[in-house]
Amino acid sequence: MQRLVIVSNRVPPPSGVAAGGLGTCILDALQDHDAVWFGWNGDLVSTESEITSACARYDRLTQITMPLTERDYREHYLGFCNAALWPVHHCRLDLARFAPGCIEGYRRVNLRFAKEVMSRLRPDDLIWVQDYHLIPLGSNLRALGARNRLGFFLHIPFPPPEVLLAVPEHLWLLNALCSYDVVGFQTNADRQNFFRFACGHLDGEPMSGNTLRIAGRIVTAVICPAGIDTHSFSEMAKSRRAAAEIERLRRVGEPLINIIGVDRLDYTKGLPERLRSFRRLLELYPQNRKATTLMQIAPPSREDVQAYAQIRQELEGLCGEINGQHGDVDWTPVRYICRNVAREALAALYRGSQVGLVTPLRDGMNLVAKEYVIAQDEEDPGVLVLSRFAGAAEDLREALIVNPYDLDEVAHAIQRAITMPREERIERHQALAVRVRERDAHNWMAEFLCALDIDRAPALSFELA
Ligand code: ADQ
Repeated sequence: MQRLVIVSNRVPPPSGVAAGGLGTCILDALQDHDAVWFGWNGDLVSTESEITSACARYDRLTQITMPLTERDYREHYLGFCNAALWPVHHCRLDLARFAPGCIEGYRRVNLRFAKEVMSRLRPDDLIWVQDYHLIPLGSNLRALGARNRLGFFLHIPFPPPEVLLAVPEHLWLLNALCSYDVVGFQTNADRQNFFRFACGHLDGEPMSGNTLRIAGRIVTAVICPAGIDTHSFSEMAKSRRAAAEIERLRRVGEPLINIIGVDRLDYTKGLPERLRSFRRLLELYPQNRKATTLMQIAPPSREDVQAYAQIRQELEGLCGEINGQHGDVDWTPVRYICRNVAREALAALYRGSQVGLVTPLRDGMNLVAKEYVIAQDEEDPGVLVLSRFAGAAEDLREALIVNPYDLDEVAHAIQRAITMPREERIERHQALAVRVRERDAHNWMAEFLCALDIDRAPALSFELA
């Protein structure tokens, strides 16, 4: 039987809390699939000779994982992936660091992953590589002799070419991207940027529809917005446990209005701007004092990268400032929770909140926006306030769309959400829920695999839909 082989930098355990969109999205999509998933297990060893892969089976999923060396972690993961590619793709050239030697670490880890995949590959496996950590993996597999169909999905934005040119090895990197048969993007804007780069800097030639000819090869570029498993998430939000949790929160002094934000602690998520907008809300609409609370859940991530340690400090300083300036003995304006929360509890918190505040400065998609919509009570839904710079805004047009840099605009939008009549909330929520369900995790995978597995496209789409 044809297998689906997924390769990602990090492989999360199939149960437990994965505070990251890639893990959430793949685990949700894989629920009814036979698949093999390769990647890093999160452990570090001192030398390459200590690296051995391990295989674990969970029902229909097999995970093959291996550690990284401490040097790989420094050069590949922190150095090139998270201090260079991540900021560039999110248009933060001011934070990008191209430290010497890091790209070698990136090449080394990609080649090692490719050899591991190659050693276990079957001729008809479909290979689907995930995200910016592993762009050269496909060309490594080709060089090692793989003839399989090769797909790649970029979970983060594809920046305008003018920005990408700042990466010292951009031509090598983008040529490697074009060695996949199918490349998937979250939004139309991302695909357009890719086409602009490929045609402007790699001599790519647009063919019909989604395809390009580059260096004698054909690359198909598809748009497949990432999604969540809407059924299981809505069941969690509606469960008795969730209702009991919401009730418990109300008893321990929940204010009348709860605004919720849930994000990995990352400078792309616009957290300081969000807190400042909330402060503006309290200044512009003082009736919210003692009546409204912002609950911000932000588990730390990538703390070994300097910019992440700085953003945490800034955020914690702002929380203290706002609570000190506006809070009272019987009211804490900002509740800041800096750790992971179980998915069931998250679903309950979304449902118990009247406003979902999702205001990244730039984001590939943003699954929190989709989770918030699906967790709502259809008879009395909350309102989603969504940044125009989240990929999700391309589809979720019935949210209150805002510019996260404009603090007053966000404050007015929150006030509009708080005071929105119930009929309007229901109308907007119904339209949003339809879109989130249409673009769920299963469709994300089905659409990509249809494009990848050209020979079997109709059968596969039927089986996966
Ligand atoms: P992220 O930026 O990691 O991933 P995002 O879309 O924001 O992803 O999703 C985060 C996920 O982590 C959500 O499922 C959320 O519920 C969960 N999460 C966040 N904080 C949590 C906490 N404290 N406890 C438990 N869970 C928590 C990348 C891109 C995104 C893209 C995704 C998927 O940057 O733009 O949407 O991949 O493609």
